[in-house]
Amino acid sequence: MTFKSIITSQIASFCLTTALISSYSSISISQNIPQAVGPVPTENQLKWQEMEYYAFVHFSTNTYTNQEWGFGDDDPKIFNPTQLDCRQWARVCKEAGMKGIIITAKHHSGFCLWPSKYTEYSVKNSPWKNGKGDIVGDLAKACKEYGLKMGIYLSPWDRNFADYGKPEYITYFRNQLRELMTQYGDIFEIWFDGANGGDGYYGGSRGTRKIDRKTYYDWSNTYKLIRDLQPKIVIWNDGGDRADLRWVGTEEGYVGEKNWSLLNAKGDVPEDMLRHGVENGEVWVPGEVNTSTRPGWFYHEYEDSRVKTLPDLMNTYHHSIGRNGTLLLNFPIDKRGLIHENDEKAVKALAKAVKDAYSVNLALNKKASATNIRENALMFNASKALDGSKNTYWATDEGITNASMTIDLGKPTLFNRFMAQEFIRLGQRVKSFKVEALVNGNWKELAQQTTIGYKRILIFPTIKASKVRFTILDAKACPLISNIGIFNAPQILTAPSITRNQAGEVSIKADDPESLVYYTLDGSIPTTKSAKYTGTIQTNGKTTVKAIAVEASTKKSSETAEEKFDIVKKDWKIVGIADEKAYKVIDGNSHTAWYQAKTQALPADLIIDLGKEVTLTGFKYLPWQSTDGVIAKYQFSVSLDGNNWTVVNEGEFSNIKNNPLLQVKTFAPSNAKFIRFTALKNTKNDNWAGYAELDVITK
Ligand code: FUL
Repeated sequence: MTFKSIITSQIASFCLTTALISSYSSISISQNIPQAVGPVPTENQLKWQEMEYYAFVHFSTNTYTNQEWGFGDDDPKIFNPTQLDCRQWARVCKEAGMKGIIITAKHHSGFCLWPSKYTEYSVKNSPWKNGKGDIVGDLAKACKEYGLKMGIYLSPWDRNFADYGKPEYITYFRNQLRELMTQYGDIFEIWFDGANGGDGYYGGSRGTRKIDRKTYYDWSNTYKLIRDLQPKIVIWNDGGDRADLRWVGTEEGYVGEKNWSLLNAKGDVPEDMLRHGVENGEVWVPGEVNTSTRPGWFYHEYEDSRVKTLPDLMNTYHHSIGRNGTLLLNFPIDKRGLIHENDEKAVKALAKAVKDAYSVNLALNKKASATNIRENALMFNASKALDGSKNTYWATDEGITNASMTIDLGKPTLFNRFMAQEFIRLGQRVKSFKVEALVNGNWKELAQQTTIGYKRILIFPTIKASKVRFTILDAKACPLISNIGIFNAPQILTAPSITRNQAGEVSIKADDPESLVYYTLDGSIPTTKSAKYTGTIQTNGKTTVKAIAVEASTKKSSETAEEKFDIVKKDWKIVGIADEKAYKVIDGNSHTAWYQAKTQALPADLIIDLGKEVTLTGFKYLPWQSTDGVIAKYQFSVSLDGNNWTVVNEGEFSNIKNNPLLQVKTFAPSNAKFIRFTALKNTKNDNWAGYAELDVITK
């Protein structure tokens, strides 16, 4: 990287300071400070990495059109938040433990959240604050008030601008950059999305514009402009020249377990490299994990019930921050201009779970020994990894790339998480390592992994041990370990999920694999004295299952989960549809779905033979959790012979478009051996009918 020489000299002076600070006055200072190995982070990259967790906010005209990508032709007048409050965003982010907020100042539609001098397509032509508002400015103030940093997302692709694709757009793009980089104080990160070129409004011409992502934006000069105006910034770029940060190749919220903060200086970066970095890469380009609290980046009311659960968010945390990445978690700002209460609740639950898991480091200031200590100097001994300081580290002698340190916890101690951090100022070095615990006099392996980097968290079943051995198996050069953490994370006790398959077998699953599960089938509230779940439970008729998840050591229990099942579907047959996959509709698994063939125009029938005559009083329909094939108008009919049908219920699933939840409809008791569910119309007015589950209610 071009900054390398500057950085090497910074490191030299830094290391000397570190050596002085960490040495004991009576002990001589080691003369042999480790040299950097491979590329090293810039000061800006280091500061960014230490932020660990920060927010994205997606907000634009899309929020009002239910779109993910605006075409560039939506009227700015539709942008009219009624309660827009950037201080609420900042408060939620601060309370969630985040360190900054990156705002979509301009998304692909070209609509600007600040009153740019260079376009009319912005908040200045919206009714919000009578066109006198500036959301980027409001957020800058709110961030300052809450001690957060602010970042900018400026889409390189602009579907509104007439000259997109021509050199004129680059001038416009840079003018906008200049505004954003000079009017709002320090910007910690700028985000250049990789989606580039394609169809759009383009000032009314409504064509397709193709650009060469590598050359069109003249990134090197664009970067220069940014760095001149914002010397402390880091640049994220998924499309052009190597920037300071890289995408991890997915928006699902994880980076590879093996994660080098390095890339090749030139050439394409295929998915595998994005996910894992490049062990011998020539430039320091660490990974940032970007994902949303919901399926979409922008707000859609129908996703209010699809905010990620605590176990999902905790996984995301471990698969980003716990894997040498940072976590950029998106809030789709809602139509009011606020972070929705469901999202707020979710991130606060995550913050609490992270605090519960990681605030007590059982290894802090404990005794430690190592098989090798650089020059036997106190300043490099194993305790430097347990002193809670990011500036000191355990180091081995030059060329020693296989060494262990043993942490003495003092007494048999329960734990289930191990955290390690490398002193990355001098490069990322560790290629593989393992963790063992001393149990009854024998070393038991808990985990073996590859890279560490800035931070690595390992999760394993709770164990009781008095000593922990951390072994570097291989490294590029002598390892430098700045921090070790050992934690006993409490179980995440969310109510377990209860499902029943077509054969009537009930499965109960707790979110933490270590939780015990207790259940009842008689409607009573389960306690630790109820039946313990050990495997599927066969049921044969109407059943109410209630269950709790319990942490054995503390006896803490989750809330009670409850599922009411009607008659068993064992003998049900789908009539007249050859596709075996149609049975997904009655498999009891809401995570599987079946769609009528697209050639099957609506109205479309789904006929089921119930195997015997029953008295029905209603039915349930769960659509697949997407916007496709969601049935909005229906008819429900019954028959005793499969030929003569009586319509017993018909109508609409109100609000199913905005909230595609389980729909329950009841009707007067009607005898049936066959049922026919007819999709009359879907929410998109096209010819698709989809089903996650269909069930009946009997008398
Ligand atoms: C993607 C964009 O196309 C999405 O709309 C969103 O902004 C996401 C963060 O990046 O590539």
